[in-house]
Amino acid sequence: MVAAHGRHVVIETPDGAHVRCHLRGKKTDAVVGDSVQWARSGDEGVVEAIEPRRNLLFRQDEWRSKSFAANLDAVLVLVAVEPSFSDSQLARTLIAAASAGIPAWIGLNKIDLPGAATARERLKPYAHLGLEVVELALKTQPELSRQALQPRLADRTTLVLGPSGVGKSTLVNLLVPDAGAQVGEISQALNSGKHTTTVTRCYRLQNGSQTGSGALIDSPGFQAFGIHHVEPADLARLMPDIAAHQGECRFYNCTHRQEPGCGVRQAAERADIAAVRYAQYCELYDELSVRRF
Ligand SMILES: Nc1nc2c(ncn2[C@@H]2O[C@H](COP(=O)(O)OP(=O)(O)O)[C@@H](O)[C@H]2O)c(=O)[nH]1
Ligand SMILES: [Mg+2]
Ligand SMILES: [Zn+2]
Repeated sequence: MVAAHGRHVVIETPDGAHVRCHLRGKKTDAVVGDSVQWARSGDEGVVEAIEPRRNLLFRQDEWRSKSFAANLDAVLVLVAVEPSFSDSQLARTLIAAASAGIPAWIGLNKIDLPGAATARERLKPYAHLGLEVVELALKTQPELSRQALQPRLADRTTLVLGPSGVGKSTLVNLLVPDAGAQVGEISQALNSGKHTTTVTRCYRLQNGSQTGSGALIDSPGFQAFGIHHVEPADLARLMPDIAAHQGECRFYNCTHRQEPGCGVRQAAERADIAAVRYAQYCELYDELSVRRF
């Protein structure tokens, strides 16, 4: 499946043709990246079954869950010097990716702007997690940015996530020379040219670029990244810098907040864990511990 807009989706057949399909009944949870079985009905189709997924990235607030895409090889979290990024959103995105078992990396865009040094400094705790942080200036240094991105996007399916204004469209236009044509074709198939910003779309990278057979998935922006599907007790395991000190706690079921002999808290006091990351852990632990109905 290559595009989704509500219950209207577009599937790609093995020979590359695009067919508009409806989601019917219980098959409403098909997402971009899914392999589906479908049946033709006139010039359109109906999705009948979803093949088992390797993974699924989704967010979940208190009431509902919203899927981004399935069967991903990587998540590129794109942030920018401006608008300045939220540590909380970044942490949540990374935790959701870790929880889905999908490797993530970070792109820092607009390093041509004066706040670059500050942004770089703020990203240090994430680089310390072993995450790759790739610096970009998609608009002012497109050639260098392309060279930095291409090997990391080749031959895999990458979901690009980031708040609006960070440069997601600039990135797609840089790497997918025929993005406009792909958007046009999918909008025509969806018959919803006017809704373009709320469509999740998969772009093929192969057409004449050097990125092999990779794909980029661009998904609409969102307000808040809920991770209510994560159990509080699993949180530390999904934050590698916290997890690294879990073995040093006196109690095996330590929650790393008030317990005596907590190796995580001691590591935070020594600044082996960045203060901002320990604060995030505590904040998320409390949020996820609120009783759910
Ligand atoms: N200074 C600077 N501006 C950029 C860069 N990349 C993108 N922009 C600008 O940032 C704005 C938002 O970019 P856009 O791709 O629409 O972001 P999106 O909302 O994430 O899709 C546009 O005005 C771009 O021209 C960059 O490397 N440096
Ligand atoms: Mg955009
Ligand atoms: Zn502890």
